[in-house]
Amino acid sequence: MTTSIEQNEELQAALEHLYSEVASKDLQPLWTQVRELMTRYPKPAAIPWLWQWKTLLALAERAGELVSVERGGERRVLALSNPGLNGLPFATSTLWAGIQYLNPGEVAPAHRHSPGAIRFVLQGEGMWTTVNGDACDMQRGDLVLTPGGTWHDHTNPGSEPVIWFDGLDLPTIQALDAVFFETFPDLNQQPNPLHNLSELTFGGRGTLPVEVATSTTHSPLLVYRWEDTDTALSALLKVQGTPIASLKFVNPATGQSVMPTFGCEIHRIIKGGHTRPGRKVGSSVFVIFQGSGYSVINEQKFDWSAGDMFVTPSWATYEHVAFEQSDLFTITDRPLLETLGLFRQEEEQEPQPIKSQFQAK
Ligand code: 1HN
Repeated sequence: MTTSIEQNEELQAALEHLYSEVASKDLQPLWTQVRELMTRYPKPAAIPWLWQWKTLLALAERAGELVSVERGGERRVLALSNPGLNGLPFATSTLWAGIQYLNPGEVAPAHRHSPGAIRFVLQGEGMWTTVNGDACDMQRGDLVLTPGGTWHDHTNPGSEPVIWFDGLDLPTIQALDAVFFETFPDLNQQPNPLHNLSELTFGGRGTLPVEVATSTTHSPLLVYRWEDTDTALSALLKVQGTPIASLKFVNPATGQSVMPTFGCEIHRIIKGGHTRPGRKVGSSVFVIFQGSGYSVINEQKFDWSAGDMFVTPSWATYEHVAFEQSDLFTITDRPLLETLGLFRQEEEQEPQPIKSQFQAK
C-alpha cells in the first residue's frame, strides 16, 4: 500500500523533473512568475536621481581639456547613468540624457542615426547645429531638434565653450532593435549660407506656407526660441492663475509632439509655488533652466538649482516647490505612451469639504 507521504514525494519528484526538462528545452512555466510579470503598477528599474550642475560642469570642463572631438568618438558628452539601471548609460529605461561640451573653434563631425535627439542650450552663444544642411543658430534656452535620420553636426566658431543638454530616445530605439548609425562622407556638412531655414519657413506664429509639404514623422521646425517659450509661459501663467504652467513643444503642422518617440516640455513654477502631487505613466528627465527649489519624488527630497538634472521614473509620485520663479525643461516618453494608448495619470485631489445632509440651503 502506498502512503500519502509516498504519493507526495512522487509528485514532488515528477514536478522537479518537469521543471528541469522545461528549462532544458528553453521554456519557462508562467504560473510561477505571472505575478512578477504582471505587477499591479509599473515597477521601473530606474530610480529617482539628481545630478548637480557643479559636478556636471566640473567634469565636462575637465573632459574639454583632456578629450578631443573627433571622428570615432564623435561627441564630447557625459551621459546620465541611472544607478537603478545596472551601469547602463541611460537616464531611464526609455530616455538617454547628458551634457555636451564644445570648445571654441571645435566642430563635432557629421553623422546620422535612427534615434532622434534634441538639444536644449544651457551656456554659450554664436554656435549652430547643422541639420540636413540647415544651420540652426543656438542661444541659451533654445531647443534644437535633430530628428531620427537627419544628418547633424555642431559648430562652435566663438571664443567661449558652449554647453547644452542632449536628450535622445536611444534606449527606446535600442529596445525595438531599430538602431542604425552612419557617418557623413565628409567630416562636416556644407550648410546653406542662409541660416535657420526651418525657422524662416515654419516659424511663423499661427501661419504655415500654403505650398510647402512637410514630413509627417517629425516637426519641420527644427528650432524653438527661448524668447517665444518665455512669452508663452508668462501668458499661460497669467491665464491659468495656477502655481505651474506647462507647455509642450509641438510640430506646428500637426500640433503633435516634435517627434513621435519622445517629447519636450517646459514648466514654469511661480515663486513660492507648490505643485499638486501626482503620478503618471512614463519617465522624464528634468533640467533646471533657471530658479531653485526642491522636488519630492516617491517621498525622497531633491534640492535643485540652475543646471541640475533629475529623473522621475514611471508612476513615481512627485511634486515641486519653487523658492523663486523657476523654469524646468523636460524630455519625456509621454508622446509614445499616448500614441500607444498607455498613458494615464493621477493627481492628488484637494480634500473635499464634507457635505452635510443637514446643510442649510
Ligand atoms: C549624438 O549623436 C549626439 O549628435 C549627442 O550631438 C548625444 C548620445 C548618444 C548617441 C548619439 C549629437 C548622443 C549622440
